[in-house]
Amino acid sequence: MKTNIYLSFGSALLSTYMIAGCQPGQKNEESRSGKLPNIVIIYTDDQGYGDVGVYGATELQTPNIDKLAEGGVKFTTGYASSATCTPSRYALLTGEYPWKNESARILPGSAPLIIDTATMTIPKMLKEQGYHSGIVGKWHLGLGIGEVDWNQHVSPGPNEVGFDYSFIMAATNDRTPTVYLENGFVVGLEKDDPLFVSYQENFEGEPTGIDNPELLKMKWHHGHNNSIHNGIPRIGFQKGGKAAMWVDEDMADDFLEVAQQYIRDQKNNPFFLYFALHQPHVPRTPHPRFVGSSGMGPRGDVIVEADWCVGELVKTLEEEGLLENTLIIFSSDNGPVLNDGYYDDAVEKLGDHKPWGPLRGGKYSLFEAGTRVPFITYWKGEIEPTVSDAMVSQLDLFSSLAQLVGSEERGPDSEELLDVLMGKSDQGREELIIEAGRRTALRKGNWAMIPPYSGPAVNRNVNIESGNSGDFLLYYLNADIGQQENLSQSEPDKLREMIDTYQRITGREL
Ligand code: NG6
Ligand code: CA
Repeated sequence: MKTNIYLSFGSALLSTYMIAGCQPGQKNEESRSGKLPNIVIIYTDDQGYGDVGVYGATELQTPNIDKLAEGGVKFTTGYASSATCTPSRYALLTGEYPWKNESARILPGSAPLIIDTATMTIPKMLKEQGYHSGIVGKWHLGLGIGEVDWNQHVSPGPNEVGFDYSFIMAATNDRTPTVYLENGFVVGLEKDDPLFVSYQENFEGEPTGIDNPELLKMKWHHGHNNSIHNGIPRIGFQKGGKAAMWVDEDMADDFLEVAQQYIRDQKNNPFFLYFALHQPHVPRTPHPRFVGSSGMGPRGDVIVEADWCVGELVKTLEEEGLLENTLIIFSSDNGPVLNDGYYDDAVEKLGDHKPWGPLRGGKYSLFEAGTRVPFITYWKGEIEPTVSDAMVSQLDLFSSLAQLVGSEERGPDSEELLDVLMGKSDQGREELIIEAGRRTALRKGNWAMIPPYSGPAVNRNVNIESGNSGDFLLYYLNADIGQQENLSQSEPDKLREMIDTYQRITGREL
């Protein structure tokens, strides 16, 4: 019942809607003409729990992200669905656990779309309520249905799963093709220089990171030794399309500009903007105006740059008079990593900064730092500043946003936590399965349980603890947020309960 949903939502908004003389979500001209709030999800890439000032960073300044948290809800216990990108993004848009979809793993730039075009997604759900949706930034959910011809309309992609507008990079900034696509077309492609992409073999005569170290301005550490563009060796091969290639150092400005234009274009109707920044994922290539800004080398500099982008985007909303009618959600797709494949001083210049904050692990890990990330909601005049310890997941955005706009759609694994996101309730999730590279673990109450997994305890390339162990790992996070004391032996009843819950949710026998 729409009315009930809104009654619990808070009197301020309710009265706004009553003045407008219509129910939110109602498909009439009045509700379309501005009373449904705009929704902006700002999503960074590999930014850790400790990579934000309000989450405890003292060596790195993020004043603009801090401002959102200080004026909104700062969640201390907010989760990405996975410790890597593709699965987290899949879960965010569909509200479905990523481990339920075999294909939801780190994708090459040539991978087909992994969201079925029949699947309900946040932008589709919002479209039913009269929203216009746009994605600007990193996609990494696959494109096309097999062999993509990059010189034609590339489809299906974001526009076929609900976005009315898309300006994306296909996969990651370290993967080919190093071009932007706008609504399925490679931007700036010239007819006489077609673009070819392969993840199998190089194109004859094309330089690579292995064969042509003299062409590199950034050296590869592991992986990342295929095609070279802009002096940076990538994962995957490509040929041609020269005029369309992005300039890494301009990427932040490029995405920001498109996102700002999107807001200006859509300001007269409810819109959903998914602003998926590329920072601080590798290769870390700050614009020259940010070089040296953090004193921490490129990784810190691109976080400062990303923070600036957040500030500029919010400024645009403000200038357009939209800030009081826009829910902003800020989060990151997975935890932090230092050396993720290039020599870029991330380790050497870290100093006292702790990207993982008080947590254990990082990107790729089943320990907390893999998935517990900065998570902030902000809505000027509607959300009271508060800090919330409620457990929330990016999975929950689907159903919670559906509540917000009066949609009856729900994501399969997505909980209705609108009141929590609005800072009006601290009754978050009771349990949550987290994922890292197809392995899963359980968060329940104040406990975390990682089942036994074979494989190295430390992911050597990136020097991050994986969460693999021959034993069950059980932690009481209230007393031990750093997951130092394994209680699986001393708390057998709790372990049993955790195993039962894990088995019930995942269907996996332990
Ligand atoms: C890994 C890459 C890493 C990064 C990651 C995806 C190697 C050795 N490592 O395979 O650099 O690109 O994939 O990151 O190639 S994510 O944030 O998009 O999940
Ligand atoms: Ca990521």
